Amino acid sequence: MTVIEVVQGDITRQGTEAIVNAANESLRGGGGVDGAIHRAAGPRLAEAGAAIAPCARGDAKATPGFDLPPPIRHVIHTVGPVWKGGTHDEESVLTSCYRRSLEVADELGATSMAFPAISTGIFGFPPHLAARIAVATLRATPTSVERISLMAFDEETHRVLTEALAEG
Ligand code: AR6
Repeated sequence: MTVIEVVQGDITRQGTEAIVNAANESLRGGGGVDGAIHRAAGPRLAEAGAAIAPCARGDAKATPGFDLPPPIRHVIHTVGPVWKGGTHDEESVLTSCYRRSLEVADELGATSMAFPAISTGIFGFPPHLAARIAVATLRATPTSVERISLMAFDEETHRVLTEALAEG
């Protein structure tokens, strides 16, 4: 039985074993949540990312959490789609990000994990559509992860995630 919850706050301070990073293909860090995770994890994260890069859009790859506070032990880096009006497979790539991140968490044996709202910042994916894809994909993918936290860093993301969770 997997519990999916919406949590407001900073993903680098989550009480989960794994956190997902909305990364870019280089896995060396960037802005947004990627920057926050790299600052909190320290410089070894970029070294570990570079060693396993590139990560294709829709795929996910794991590194240790380095200096991130316990219980966080794993960072699962996934690369979301850049929104180009919805006609460039953006929805299926985002679906793949959630599915692959969950598969990697299972391979790591993580029982709890947290997701940021992948692609809805710098990459411009509409938040309400992204929230529905997140919830639908996580519900449809078999997993041993017991607790999944969907992180909302702002009010609108909190609202759309809460609505998507309440649907169906
Ligand atoms: N904790 C939780 N969520 C956060 C945090 C945080 N500390 N900081 C920001 N968010 P974005 P993307 C939210 O732009 O759209 C980077 O340069 C943010 O408010 O971080 O997938 C990468 O290297 C938004 O709701 O990711 C890529 O090049 C969500 O996280 C590119 O940006 C995602 O916003 C990825 O863009």
